[in-house]
Amino acid sequence: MFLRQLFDPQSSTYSYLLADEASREAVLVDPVFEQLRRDAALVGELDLKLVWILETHVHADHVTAAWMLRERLGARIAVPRAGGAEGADRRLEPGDRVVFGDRWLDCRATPGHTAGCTSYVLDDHTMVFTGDALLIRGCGRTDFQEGDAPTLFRSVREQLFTLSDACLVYPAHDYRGLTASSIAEERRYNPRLAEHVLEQDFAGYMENLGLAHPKRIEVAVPANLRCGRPEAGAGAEPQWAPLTYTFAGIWEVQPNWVEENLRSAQIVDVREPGEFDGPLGRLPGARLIPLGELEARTHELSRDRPVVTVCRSGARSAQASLMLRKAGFERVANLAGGLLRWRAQQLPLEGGED
Ligand SMILES: N[C@@H](CCC(=O)N[C@@H](CS)C(=O)NCC(=O)O)C(=O)O
Ligand SMILES: [Fe+2]
Repeated sequence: MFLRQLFDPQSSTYSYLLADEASREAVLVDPVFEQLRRDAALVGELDLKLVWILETHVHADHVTAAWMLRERLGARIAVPRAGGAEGADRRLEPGDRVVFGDRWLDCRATPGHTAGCTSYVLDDHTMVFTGDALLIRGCGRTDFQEGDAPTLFRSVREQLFTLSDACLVYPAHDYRGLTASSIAEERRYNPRLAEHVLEQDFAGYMENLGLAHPKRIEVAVPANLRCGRPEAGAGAEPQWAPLTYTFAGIWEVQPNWVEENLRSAQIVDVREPGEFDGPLGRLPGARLIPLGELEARTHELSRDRPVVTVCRSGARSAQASLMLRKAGFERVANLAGGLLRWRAQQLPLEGGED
């Protein structure tokens, strides 16, 4: 079983990519809008076929990437029916099964944080994705979105604590950087829900959390009720070149596009002077700005023309592209594979040796 835990630092949200290794079919649980390019890149780089995008509930603190990922990757969206979101391909009921390759997740209703909260249990019961019903040594709040403390108490006790001790708990959030727990640990040490805590103790605890409302709730809930479909025009991709976004967070452009646009783009070679004049040669019209000098010399570049960063293999120039984006350049991309790939494709060069 393949599992990756992915983190969105702004909302402290975990998304989970699970895959059946034999068929490469995959499921993504609770993707975050701001991370959609990252997640799509990972699915592509790992050669997975995303078949389902799942939501554990209608989130109040961030917008889901479900809609955009379906558009990009062709996967289908499944949401808990009780959450009331529109635009999904499937509305899940308790007991339903979401299949990917030879593996599956079973749906358990765990309402209380919201009315529609659902937990997903892996076929062999080695893991459960609890959304905000059960967090590590905590749980989701119960003060909005039809939240109800007694309901959450019963959900956790009856649907989650009945799983085996060793079953790993993967929550939708952690605000301290903890990553996973187990049913045994939570049954014993969860300060709100451990076995010795009574339902009325839990209700009292939840009434006194004193949390401020999530900052983005007014935007997030309506957007999530339409599965994250953006308003017209939002989330547009760069149009100036056919770019690829990598899991490492780099926008890349392919050598052929650069060859066809050598005049209109600014080619910034970030190697050292000895390399610029060395045997590998350089792209026609390239301007030399070594990586160590780039930050101080950005004023030499025009913001009206796209910038392509170049180095020997594409590693230093990836960093250069990030620096330029940070400095406010919007149309920047790294030459994929650097000069080595450029040469392998026998594209035109200045200087250098054959
Ligand atoms: N400060 C965060 C609050 C996030 C929040 O309230 N998260 C919900 C889950 S959607 C929760 O239950 N948090 C539990 C907690 O903070 O202990 C924000 O503004 O987004
Ligand atoms: Fe939540």
